Amino acid sequence: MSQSSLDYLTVSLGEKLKLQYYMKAEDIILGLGENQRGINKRGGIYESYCTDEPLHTPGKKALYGAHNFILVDGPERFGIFIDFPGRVSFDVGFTHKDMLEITINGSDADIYMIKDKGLRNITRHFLSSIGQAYAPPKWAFGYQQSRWGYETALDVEKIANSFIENDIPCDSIYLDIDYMKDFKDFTVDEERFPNFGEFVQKMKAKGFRLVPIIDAGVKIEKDYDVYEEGIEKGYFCKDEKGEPFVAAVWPGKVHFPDFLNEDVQRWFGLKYKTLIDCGIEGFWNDMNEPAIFYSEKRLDQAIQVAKQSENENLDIYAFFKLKDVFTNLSNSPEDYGSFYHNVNGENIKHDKLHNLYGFYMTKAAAEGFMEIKPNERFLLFSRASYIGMHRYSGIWTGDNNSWWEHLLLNIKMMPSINMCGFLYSGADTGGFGGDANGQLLIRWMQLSLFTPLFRNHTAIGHRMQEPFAFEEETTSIIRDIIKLRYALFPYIYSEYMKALHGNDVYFSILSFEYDDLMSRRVENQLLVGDSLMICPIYEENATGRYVWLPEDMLLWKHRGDSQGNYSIVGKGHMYLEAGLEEIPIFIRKNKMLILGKSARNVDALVGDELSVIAFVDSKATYRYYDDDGRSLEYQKGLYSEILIEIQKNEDDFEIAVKYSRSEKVKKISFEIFDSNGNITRKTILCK
Ligand code: MIG
Repeated sequence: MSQSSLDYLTVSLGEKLKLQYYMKAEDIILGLGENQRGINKRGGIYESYCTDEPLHTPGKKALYGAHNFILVDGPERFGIFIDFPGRVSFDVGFTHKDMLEITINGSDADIYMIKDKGLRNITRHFLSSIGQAYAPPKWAFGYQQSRWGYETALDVEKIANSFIENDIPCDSIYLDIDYMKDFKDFTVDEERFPNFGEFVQKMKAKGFRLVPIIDAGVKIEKDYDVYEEGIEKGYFCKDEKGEPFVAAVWPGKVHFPDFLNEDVQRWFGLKYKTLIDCGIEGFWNDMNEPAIFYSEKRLDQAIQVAKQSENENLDIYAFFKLKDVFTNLSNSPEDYGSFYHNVNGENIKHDKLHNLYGFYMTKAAAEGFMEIKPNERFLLFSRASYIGMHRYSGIWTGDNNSWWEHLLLNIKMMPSINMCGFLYSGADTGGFGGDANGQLLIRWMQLSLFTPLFRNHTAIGHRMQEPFAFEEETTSIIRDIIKLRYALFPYIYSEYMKALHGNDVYFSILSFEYDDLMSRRVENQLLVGDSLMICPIYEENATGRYVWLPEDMLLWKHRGDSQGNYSIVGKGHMYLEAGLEEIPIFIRKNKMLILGKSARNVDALVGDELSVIAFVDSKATYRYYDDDGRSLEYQKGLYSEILIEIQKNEDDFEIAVKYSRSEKVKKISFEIFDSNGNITRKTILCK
């Protein structure tokens, strides 16, 4: 093993690459995307190895994504990106409290070190090197309802009707594996979802788009076209003997398409056409780590162990051996080491590039859409991911639980995920596993209302979790939250698209903007875009929480019944009272929030009248962005902008509004607060 150094990093070369950095006491380690524990990763071990992890407890080292970007924030500030598709582990001061040790399970990694001034600049530098983020269609920024267990078209329609009856805005309803025929990709169960194309149109006419799931494994079944074609063309991953590798997931035995191969990518990508032809405009790609319930070979071995145990008096060792042999069947390293990809004619063992599997499945889908409907945006997000996949889709954070701890984890994950490029992201609001009570759902919604992907999803067998599944009072609070989301649409969409165009983040930690000591430590407050700070309540029965204000801010406590609850709150620590029905939103000093009028779904948003809530001490500027929300024309610079400037004079505010290509907005009304909390109202009519 030889050693060299990359600035202050020590690099050991050998069969495995090791990077070591001696952390200073005040160093904060950021990044690592979708992961457990804090925003400051210090104290834990993390592993980049895309894993179908059904229980996100704190000790788990790997979740679904492999996001090898970390940022050291201390006297030295720098980012490290490790481009390596196999296993990488990050020991961030776990084994030795001051040692950051990165172990790369191979020797052919590309390692980038990024230096720049400030955390945001380093991040932007990194983001500009990995490419522009994906833009979903506008409707994908609406509220979305999901549940594994909407088993029939009738179930789905009932849900849609309940949204309408309860006057709750919603843009889409998800189809989980229930819609498929025997869990076969690109099929629809004709009995449970008859005349699928007509049903899709009917639901669209009601105002709801349907979003079906696609799984990575292809069911082995004679006469199933995807299976037959895959076999004929040799498109599946191979085992040691060169036969298609057999694993089992939902449908029982499956083959895995060899997504690392370009021909396979194109073939699979075009398969989405069957559903697109029925009017589908969005998909979610699941189980693409790929998840393996069991492999044939290892199941046989386990059954042998079971047979040997028959009629035996099992002591503790024998009993656990028997039990473990079955529980360890899923997602086993042994299986990942026993199938192969064909990459440009070369046979490569899966575990060497495991982390790219979901990436290429998702790229395949995105490129398929481009070919099927060029210049149209699709909703797409994936469970497994690797850095760079953000160019094609978003991600969701997988199978969380209806636990308050996971609401907090969601807060902490968002800025880290954004730093790794994934702007379109969100968690299963309300929790996937377990049963949520109304209070948890309300508090979670109060966070998710700011996440670009705003989806309520839960698992079969658990309590219903739609906004109307609880008491009338809960429904009414949730209705207000969702309506607020649609009112905030102009701001959320603007900030998302500006982040995309500027290789920036949408969610960030306070220290991206403030350099005081407290702002570096706070992990439960987030900046949303350029103007807002949010402080979600994440503890059960809490009616408030402590908040750190790095500067004076305007606090808007939104409640459905009284919209105008504003106050200027001073820099420092504060206890923020926030009852269950109140959503605290902090508007930063010399910044403004842009709102529109709520509507039943994104298509129904008119967008001709904007209102601005501003806190101006000297001067505030805002760039309002808009585009058609459907096409890829924004990539050619076809979007509109309104530049709003508010200048404070002696005893008045001067407003300047400059347009570029904007015809939609006819009127902007302003509510401007000065540092004493005095309010000035003005309205500007636009020609
Ligand atoms: O093994 O399709 O994370 O969102 O509802 C579970 C059923 C498979 C896992 C996904 C979840 C989805 C579920 N899937």
